[in-house]
Amino acid sequence: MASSESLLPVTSQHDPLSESSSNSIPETRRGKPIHLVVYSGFLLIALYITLIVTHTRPVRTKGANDEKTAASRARLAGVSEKSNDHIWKISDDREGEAFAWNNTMLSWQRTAFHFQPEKNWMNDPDGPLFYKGWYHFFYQYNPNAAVWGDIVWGHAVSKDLIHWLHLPFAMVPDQWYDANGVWTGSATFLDDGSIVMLYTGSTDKFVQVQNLAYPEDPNDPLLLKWTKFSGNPVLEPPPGIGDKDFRDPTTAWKTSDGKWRITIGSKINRTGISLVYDTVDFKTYEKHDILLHHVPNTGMWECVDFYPVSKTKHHGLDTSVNGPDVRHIVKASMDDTRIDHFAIGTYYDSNGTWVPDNPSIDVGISTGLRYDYGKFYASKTFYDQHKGRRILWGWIGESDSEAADVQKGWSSVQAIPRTVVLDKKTRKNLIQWPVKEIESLRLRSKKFHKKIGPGTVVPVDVGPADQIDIEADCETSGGATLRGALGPFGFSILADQSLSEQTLVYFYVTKGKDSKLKTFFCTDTSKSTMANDVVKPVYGSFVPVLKGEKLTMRILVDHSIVEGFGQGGRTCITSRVYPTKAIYGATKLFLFNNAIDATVTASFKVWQMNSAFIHPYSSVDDLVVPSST
Ligand code: DQQ
Repeated sequence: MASSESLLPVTSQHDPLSESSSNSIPETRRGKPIHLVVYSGFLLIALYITLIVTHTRPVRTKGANDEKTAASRARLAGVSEKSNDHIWKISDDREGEAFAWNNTMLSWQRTAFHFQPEKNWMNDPDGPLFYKGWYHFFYQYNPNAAVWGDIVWGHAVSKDLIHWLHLPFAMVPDQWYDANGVWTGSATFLDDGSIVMLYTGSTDKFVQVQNLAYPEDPNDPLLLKWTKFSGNPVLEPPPGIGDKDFRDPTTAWKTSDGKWRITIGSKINRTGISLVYDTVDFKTYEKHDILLHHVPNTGMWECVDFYPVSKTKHHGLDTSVNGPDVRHIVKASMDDTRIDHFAIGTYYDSNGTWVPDNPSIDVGISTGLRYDYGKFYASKTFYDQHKGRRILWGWIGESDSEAADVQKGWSSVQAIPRTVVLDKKTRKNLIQWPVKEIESLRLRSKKFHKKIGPGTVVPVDVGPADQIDIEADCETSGGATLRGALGPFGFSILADQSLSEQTLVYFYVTKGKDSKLKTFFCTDTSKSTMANDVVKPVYGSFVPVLKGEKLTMRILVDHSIVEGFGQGGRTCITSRVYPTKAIYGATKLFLFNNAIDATVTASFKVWQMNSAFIHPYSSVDDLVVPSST
């Protein structure tokens, strides 16, 4: 088992509840006073960051791709994409040579129930929507290679957000205003139920402009054909904004005077900004002099998202909903750090501005809130009017080398779509949870109730453990240890029998300078593979645990992706892992408790997961809409 020191989190966040009396571990679990100093945890976090940064050096790849290619290709176009090259963590002394992946290992990495195209590169989700009985998913796609470039809009449809049918590309670069890529965009439903799509085009001169498109045939539930507006582009970079700093229009929302409003990410020097435009017809626009929001020193804001969440109700809200019962979320994807940050605040319809509740955890601030403390970027929500919920899509890139992506022939998956609501208990964070439909893939299950003593690791007999869903709640006997007040304890997943490869998803409870206990939810990928050409971070963040709550976690394991949800989705961590031995029938599941003197009682259920049906349409018959819709 990994030493507890290696289980400390590297990513953390400000405790948004620190002023709250309901913060931290329930009284019942405080039990005996905790004597031992655990500030060392925070020191070790800093040390860990230092280690990861200092123990890095470039890998000499043997594959066809010069690793500098990706960065320069995207930089030329004015975006960045795969950002692993400068942060390789070399775990052995092979003089920086990339690991010799074979096809058996690489084939195993392909996921079974996450959305991915058949081959090649995918990035951002685009324009998700529900129309005439079908969920539509568009995405950034390179039809020619497993690396970013030549971007078109891939398109797939689903009845349930789980099983997908790949359709022909929705839009390709066939005009001067999108000759270098049909980039990210969003859908808006107009009052009559028709759809408009706004997207960024990278022009023949690499200028970022906004374009309008709409379905050619509104009666077609599959929305197979898209017409680009003859007057495109509808927006060009305004004075003061760089040609390559103007992208990713949001879904539009209604103003109180009946206009439509959108926001577009940009930057001025190092200040990340979100520009605001009003329109009535989506063809001509009026720019606001003031911004929706801006935060100094955060760099370019990509894929801004703006939406309301209810303070009291559990369902999602359409983007135009406003009022006293509503808080507004601003999310921006930080081009510099590849992190999706959001904040909760108040939107002012009169001038189109938004103000965060707590400026110290503003959008893009390193101590601020993230959708996910692992790998999760360029996300986008949409309002699912069919089921009255807001759903979040997020692009999960690879943590391996570009050479390995080229060898396996594909790169990136999408996270399982998540419902997103305001946490009604804290009102200071969001709750994300995999859509209910994913449970339709659950096959046979086993229930466990295990009491495990300190320093123990026990096998969990579920058979092959590379396609599973785990739901667990844990209690501990308490106790103070050098390694932390409670834990770390949790699951060792994608492990081989000897635990030479394992990924740890766990809770860790520490005592801060203020003597308050703080719970972290973490994923440690540092031992996830013997391969050296993989980024293997320890991810972790504070998770609010309120009085009377048990510690709970959910983990979706699907080959090379692991999605963890702490405390019902208050803190989420997605990671990509690439074992070399713990694959196919050799993948095992273990439960561990690495505390010195606390016993953990865990009740959990593990389901084997079926594969989703995700395949390309093969003939027009595949595209015939069932009569029930
Ligand atoms: N990806 C798109 C851009 C966006 C970036 C290009 C974010 O529109 O800013 O593929 O990943």
